[in-house]
Amino acid sequence: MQQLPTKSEIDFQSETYKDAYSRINAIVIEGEQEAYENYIQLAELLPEHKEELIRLSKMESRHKKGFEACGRNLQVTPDMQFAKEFFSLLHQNFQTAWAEGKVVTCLLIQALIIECFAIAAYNIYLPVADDFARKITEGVVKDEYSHLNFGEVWLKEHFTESKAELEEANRQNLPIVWKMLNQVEEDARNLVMDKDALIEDFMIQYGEALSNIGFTTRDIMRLSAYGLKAV
Ligand code: PL3
Ligand code: FE2
Ligand code: FE2
Repeated sequence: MQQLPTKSEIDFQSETYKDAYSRINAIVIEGEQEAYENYIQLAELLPEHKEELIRLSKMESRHKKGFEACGRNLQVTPDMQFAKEFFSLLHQNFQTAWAEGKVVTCLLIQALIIECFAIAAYNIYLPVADDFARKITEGVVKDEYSHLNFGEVWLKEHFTESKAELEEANRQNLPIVWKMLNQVEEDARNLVMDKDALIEDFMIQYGEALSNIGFTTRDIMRLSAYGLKAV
């Protein structure tokens, strides 16, 4: 097994670390910004949950501010152009679904896929984060579980009529997550985050979410296999 440096050996000020951080930090800032916008847009599709969704969107904007502070603390300038491109496919799919009023697809993209991606990333980052970023990330990850829960509860209550759209949205969007993970692999490694651990944590969160919504183990295996297909 490959020996990863322990946290006390990580040089948070090395050029390699800071260069990788300029992209990963930007991805997280952009992800939080898009989540903020997505929950506001979701509130328009689900007026009966408007207050709750606006509350979630405000949490996302706090997360964004927290991660901006993490970058400043390491004297890193986030590469926001890179991050916008990183999210562009999921962004486009969310916007298209929203314009068509497809709330199930919007919830799958934001509340399941993006939140599971964030939870996996933050869980794997926590043990190797600098002390400042660790404190911020600990607070954030707790919130993300509550965002995932919102999606699970709504989709569980509407499972029968949502099932076909969920399958289609999963087939379209899960391969994109794989592409994103491959794009971030090298930078993540420079922050001492392991890609296999990211994939494992993501699949556990996502599989559990699908199970809570009402999918069978057999369904979950089939849905997960779409992740392995190329975009
Ligand atoms: C929704 O609340 C937040 C969306 C953020 C998505 C983040 C995805 C991060 C993938 C990059 C992996 C490295 C994470 C490092 C953590 C600072
Ligand atoms: Fe967030
Ligand atoms: Fe979130």
